Amino acid sequence: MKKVAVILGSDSDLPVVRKALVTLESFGVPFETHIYSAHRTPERAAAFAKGAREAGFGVIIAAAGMAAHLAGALAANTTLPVVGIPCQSNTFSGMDALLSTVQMPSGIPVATVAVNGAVNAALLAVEILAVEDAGLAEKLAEKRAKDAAAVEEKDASVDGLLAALEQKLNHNL
Ligand code: RP5
Repeated sequence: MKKVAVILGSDSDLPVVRKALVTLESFGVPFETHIYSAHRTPERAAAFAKGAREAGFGVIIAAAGMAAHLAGALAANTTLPVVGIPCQSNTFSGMDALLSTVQMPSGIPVATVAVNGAVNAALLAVEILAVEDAGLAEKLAEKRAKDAAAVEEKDASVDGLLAALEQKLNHNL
């Protein structure tokens, strides 16, 4: 199976990216994690992207905040699919990173997920690998069914949940 590269712009992105790593692990997908910055270590980031296909990677996930150029800078140096995670910083609620990641010029695509959308980034990477992997596709279908069952269970108990909430709110009055 091809590997997923998970690249962070800084160690400060780890709390967000951790969810992507946990998700990849749950599918048994092999991955490598690195910290390369589009601004602080641009040569290392470019060199990694240039060699990624040869190194056995099938997808690159890139997470960065603020002026988040990492996903685009990696995408500029590879034709592997790149999934961008805009990370929220203390300013602009993540809008800075979202626009920096998503607004790519024609020719260099970055598949951008929601601000801090690490789980979806990992799922998208798994879906890309599953195009050529029936076992992985089966695992994805199982997860969808499990998630749907969890919602149906909540639907079945929504009256009880509401009654418990009312009781709690009344108690706090
Ligand atoms: C970005 O700047 C990183 O991806 C991080 O989200 C943000 C701040 O980085 P640090 O100053 O915390 O290293 O490049």
